[in-house]
Amino acid sequence: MRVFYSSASPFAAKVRMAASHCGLAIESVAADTTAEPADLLAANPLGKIPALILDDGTALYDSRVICDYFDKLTGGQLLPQRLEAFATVKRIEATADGIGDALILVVYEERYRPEERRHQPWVDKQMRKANRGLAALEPMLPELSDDLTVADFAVAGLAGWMSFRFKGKLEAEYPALAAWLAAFPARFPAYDELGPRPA
Ligand SMILES: N[C@@H](CCC(=O)N[C@@H](CS)C(=O)NCC(=O)O)C(=O)O
Repeated sequence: MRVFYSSASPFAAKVRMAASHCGLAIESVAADTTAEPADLLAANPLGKIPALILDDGTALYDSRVICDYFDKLTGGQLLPQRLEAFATVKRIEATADGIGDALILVVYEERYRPEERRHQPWVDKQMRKANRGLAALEPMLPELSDDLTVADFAVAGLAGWMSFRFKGKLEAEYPALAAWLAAFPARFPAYDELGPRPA
C-alpha cells in the first residue's frame, strides 16, 4: 500500500501513525497538493491528502475512511468493539478532524487569497468553530483509555500540527491539550518520526 502525504498534514500524520500502530508497512509518497499532481488526482479526484492506494490499485480517502479500513484489515486495532466506547472514540475523532478542517481553511485563506480579497468575518467564523471544538475536546481527553485508538492519532495529528501552524495557542488557551500532546510520545514513540512537522 502507498499513501500520498505531506510531512505537515495533520490528517496524513494521523493515517501514518495509525498504520504504524496496526503494524502495516505502507510506502509514503510525498505530494504537493498545491501543484495538483496527476498521480494524486488519479487516486483522489478531490486532490487532497491523505489518499491511500491499495495493493490492487484501488484508492481510499479521506483519513477517517482510511483508518476505518486499517481497523477492519487488522482485526480491530483502532476502534473499540463496545458500542459506547466506539461512540466516544468516533466523537473525539470527528471533533479533532473538524477542528483541523476549520483551521486549515484559516491557513488557506492566507495562503491562497491575495490580501485585498480576504474576508475576515469568514476567517473569524472558522476560528470560532475551531475554538468551540477545542474547548469541547479538552474535557473529552480523559475519556481516552490507555489503549491507543484512532482518536489518539486524530488528536495527536491536530495538536502536533497546531504546535507549529498556530504556535503558542495550545499552551496559552488549551493547556490540557498541550500537556496531552507533550505526554503523547511516551505513549507512542513513533510520534517523533511520524507526527506532523513543518514542510
Ligand atoms: N477530511 C479530510 C481532510 C483532508 C485535508 O484537508 N487535507 C489537506 C492537507 S492537510 C489537503 O489535502 N488540502 C489540499 C486541498 O484542499 O486542496 C481527511 O480527513 O482526510
